[in-house]
Amino acid sequence: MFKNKIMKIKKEQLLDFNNSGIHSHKDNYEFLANQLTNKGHNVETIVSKLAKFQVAIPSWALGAGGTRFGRFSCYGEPSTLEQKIEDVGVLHALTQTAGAVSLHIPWDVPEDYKAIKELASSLDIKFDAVNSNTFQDQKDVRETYKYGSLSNTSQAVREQAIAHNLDVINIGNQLGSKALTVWLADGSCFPGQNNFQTAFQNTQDSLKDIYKGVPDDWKMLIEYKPYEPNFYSTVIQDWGASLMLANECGDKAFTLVDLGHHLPNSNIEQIVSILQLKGKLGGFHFNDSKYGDDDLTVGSIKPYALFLIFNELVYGMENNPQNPDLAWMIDASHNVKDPLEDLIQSLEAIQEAYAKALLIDQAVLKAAQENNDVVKCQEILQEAYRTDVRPLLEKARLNSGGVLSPIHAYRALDIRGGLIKERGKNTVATGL
Ligand code: LRH
Ligand code: MN
Repeated sequence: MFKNKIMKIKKEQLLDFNNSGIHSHKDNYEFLANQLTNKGHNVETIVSKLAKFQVAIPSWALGAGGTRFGRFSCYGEPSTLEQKIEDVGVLHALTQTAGAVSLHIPWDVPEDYKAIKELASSLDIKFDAVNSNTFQDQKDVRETYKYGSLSNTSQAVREQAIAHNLDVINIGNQLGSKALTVWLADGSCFPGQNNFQTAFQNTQDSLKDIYKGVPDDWKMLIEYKPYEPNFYSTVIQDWGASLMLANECGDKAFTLVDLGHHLPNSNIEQIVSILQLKGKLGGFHFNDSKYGDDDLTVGSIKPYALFLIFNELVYGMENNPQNPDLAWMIDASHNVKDPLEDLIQSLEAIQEAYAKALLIDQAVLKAAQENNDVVKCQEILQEAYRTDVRPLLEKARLNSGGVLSPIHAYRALDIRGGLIKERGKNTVATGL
């Protein structure tokens, strides 16, 4: 059993907290529910879909992030996997929408599998996709990944990277995870440095070897990214490359869309739509960005773009049975915000975009599109987007035992203060 006392938020603390806001919530909810019911919406169905919508928290984003220019701790950071699960437990207790964690290996290798699974289930946390890491050299490895991993010109390096991914599957299997996420930093910084075809073919063959180790009820999620840490070419640079690799591997391989992994002004909702049509959209890394892979709070920069993506997702979930259930995950990094407050805001923005997209009558929109009624199409989208759906999110949280306003509760309960008292000011979380 774990030496540190596990911080657990007591149900009664949350109930007390809700009492202060319950009346205005009820008024706002009834007003909105009547409006939506009069427009033909089934409000209970929307609220239950929101309550079922669980997003996995990245284990590597529970401490302060940082850049090459500096890292500013937020104190009370989780320095063990147990404390990371504990922090995800805090997020889930408040929001009731963070019922899963996505681990990154080797940053989060469990020491005691039985104990960590018991802790997670006691907090109602499941293990979502496990992430391999062949973008850093671990201290005891023979071969370096300086010039790539699965694409490397050296067979020894490729075999080491393949073996690591098979280890990650084994770790995930013991935790009950059902997906492996592969993101490669592989690429080049200068013209002429790589033979693009050799690098791509090596990656293809290496992924096929890893794919042989993917259990039948698992998915292999191939994450693409246009640049960083390589700044001239990246082997798996865009959705096309990821889709080609997934198709070559087989039915258990899919594309993973990280919202920050697109060149400026990319039409991500169109990418999402076509991947669903092809039955090859496997999941998401939600975040937001102004310039590059900024890993900012979801919905903090381009909330309308996120809404348009969820419009395509709702259409896909209603019309593309060929596409599997999606892996919903956040992938963010916190340079100036308290990580838990940042993640609470991201969870709220995801729920809000989904709720607004559920207000779009897809059949009416499709009819307007068929009639090329361009103005009506926009009116349908923007009427949904302009609806303040927050009372629906509150209702879903209340129905699941969460709080009306997670950020207020987090501060009123001084959770960060409690974590600092328990862990001190100098603990550092593994991760980015
Ligand atoms: C790469 C990435 C990938 C992770 C890493 C932590 O930018 O999005 O998903 O492995 O961040
Ligand atoms: Mn990512």
